[in-house]
Amino acid sequence: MAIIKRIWSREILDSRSTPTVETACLLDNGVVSVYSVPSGASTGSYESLELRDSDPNRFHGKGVLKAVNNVNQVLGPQIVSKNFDATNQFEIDQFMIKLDGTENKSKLGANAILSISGAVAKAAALSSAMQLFEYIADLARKKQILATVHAPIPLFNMINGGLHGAGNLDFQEFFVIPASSKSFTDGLRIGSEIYMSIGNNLKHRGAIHSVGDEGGYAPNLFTNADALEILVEAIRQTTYQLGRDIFLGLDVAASTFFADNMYTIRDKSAPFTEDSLIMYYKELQNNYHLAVLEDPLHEDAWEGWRKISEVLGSQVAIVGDDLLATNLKRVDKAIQNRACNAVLIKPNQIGTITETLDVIKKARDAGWKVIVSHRSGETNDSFIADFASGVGADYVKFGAPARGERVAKYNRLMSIESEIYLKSQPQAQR
Ligand code: 2PG
Ligand code: MG
Repeated sequence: MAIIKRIWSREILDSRSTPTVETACLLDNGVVSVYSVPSGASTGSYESLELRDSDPNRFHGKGVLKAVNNVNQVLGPQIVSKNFDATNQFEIDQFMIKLDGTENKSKLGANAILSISGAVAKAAALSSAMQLFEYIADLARKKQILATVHAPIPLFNMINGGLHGAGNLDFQEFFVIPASSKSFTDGLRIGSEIYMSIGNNLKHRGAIHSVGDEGGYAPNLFTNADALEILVEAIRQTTYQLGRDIFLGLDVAASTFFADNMYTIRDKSAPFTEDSLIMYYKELQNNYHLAVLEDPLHEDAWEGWRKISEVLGSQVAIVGDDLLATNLKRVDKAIQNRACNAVLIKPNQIGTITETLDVIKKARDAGWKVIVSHRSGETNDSFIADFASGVGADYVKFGAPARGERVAKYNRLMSIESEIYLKSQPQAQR
């Protein structure tokens, strides 16, 4: 037993210099945990509400003092008054959902609620003397999620376009993906080598090689296909083979360039219809060994999603991010409609660890792939790496293998991989 004695919160900065919520949780056995929530830029319309102050005199209206106050004055004291044990994750999350009482957590804020949900999970793991990923695996088991605890395959976002880049690429993220036959640690080394090669190649071309929000390069290229060519070029300079050792992928984030029923990107002079865009993706898939295609169509194009899944779903993970918003009802609808075959999981889209696990359970039962993701605005908190390992995700998406807030998570996955290996050894001394 470890009863929650105190919960308190403060405003800190994320990797974009935007305020976010950090919350601490103290148990009666002296354990203290701290967790901070991330924040998106290309947020889907169906995400829970991230409460911001809208006070123009502070941080351009982006302060989070209201959310912090909701933790310090409302959620925290109420939880403490109930004498919850920290391991009662599901009950605590349900209690907060009830206190908020809205469909999208707009009363108290999903950032306030998730900050407690994450801090409680961390405190419970610490007080049970368990590694966080093992504790998460326990929670997943309680939800009957069939999970192999491991360090998942990384999707390295090497080039940042869309809302995360310099404004000259329409597609948001260009992934390099190590083959599943590689260990995570080898995959990270390969990702890092390719990242360095891309940087050198861009320099030689005289292209801009500064980086975007997720640590990937934000070069001054002409088309989205040029960006894929840059990846191919760098892979060719290694001993790895595209389509065997390495695959490519995209987070198109198509809602961001959809208007008047058309999709406009710089690769083609005329805008795409839904059907012609699907054919274009098929062409890209043939040319570039795409293994993952996230948000290829806008977030309400249900019929289009069904079509693209029919055309490409047997070869490619068709991933719903903005489409699904880590929301059980939308995942359910997508399963009924055969709209996709993979879900992007972002705890802050929904607002509690419990609801996030419920979405994973539903997706797994439908035979979908599970990808656990960071947000473009991050802190150095590596909770999400433990979470992804504990729920047995197929992939993780934590940005480029560069910049502190991204590398904190990839490095944590290396530790997790080696911990799992050590524990599997008969002579293990731990
Ligand atoms: C995405 C995410 C994370 P953001 O679209 O998948 O890469 O971006 O956090 O800005 O929504
Ligand atoms: Mg996305």
